[in-house]
Amino acid sequence: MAHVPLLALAARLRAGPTAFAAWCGTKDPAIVDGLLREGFDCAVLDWQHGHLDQAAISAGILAAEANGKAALVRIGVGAFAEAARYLDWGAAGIIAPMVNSVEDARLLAEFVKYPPLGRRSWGPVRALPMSGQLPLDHLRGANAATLAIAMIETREALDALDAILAVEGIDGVFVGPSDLSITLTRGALVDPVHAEVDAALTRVVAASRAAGKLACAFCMDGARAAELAARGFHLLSIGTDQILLRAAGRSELARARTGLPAGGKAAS
Ligand code: 3PY
Ligand code: MG
Repeated sequence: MAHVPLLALAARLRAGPTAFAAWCGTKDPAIVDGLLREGFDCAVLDWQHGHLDQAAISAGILAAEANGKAALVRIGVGAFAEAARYLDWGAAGIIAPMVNSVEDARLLAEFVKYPPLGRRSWGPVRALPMSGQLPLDHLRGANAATLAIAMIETREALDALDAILAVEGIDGVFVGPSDLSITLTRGALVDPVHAEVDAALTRVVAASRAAGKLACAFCMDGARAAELAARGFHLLSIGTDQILLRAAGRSELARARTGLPAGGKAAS
């Protein structure tokens, strides 16, 4: 059967090796396209903190598909009812921020999964044609192929980790290390590589694997992603489009400026 990105991502993540995601919050789908062409395995379209509007999410999903890759969408806090809309447009899964309790996790699963697991409403306007399937085949495979991923980014979420992972229909968890550092230090720091965050990451990967679910995390850069890949995570994002752009700009500008004479003024 032909490669169908929308249907292939979940199995690819479960089978390994670690996949790396391009995290995109800029409105132009050319950013998704440009990053995926560099070899990222999938895209995350960030509604929560990005500049994306609905049209940009729709276009971003198409840009990923044009590269033979799938897109996941991070929804807003508590915006579970939005989730199925992005799945209908062809997203391969939903990342929900600030899932702090079993109740939150159940709501997420309910909106992402069709009955009997959940109560997603039928209307895969683009997902069905993208899948190339007949409606009944699509319905039968959708719950396994579309991912419900709960973000663990508070102390409460860590306390409820095992119970969240046990919720039927939750496919995995995704650590948000910045928010987690803020809550673990009671607002004193924002430090995504803080020792307590690191200890939490160790716990999350072990608990997820024990539950047979996906362990995922946000990384600020490639070096951190390499470290967490070696520790057994299934999916890691590397920076964001804006972080990558700024880092490249900063580094190239510094290289250019080191060619200037002392005082920073170019010779005329
Ligand atoms: C966090 O680190 O809190 C995130 O949500 C990553 O985007
Ligand atoms: Mg966060």
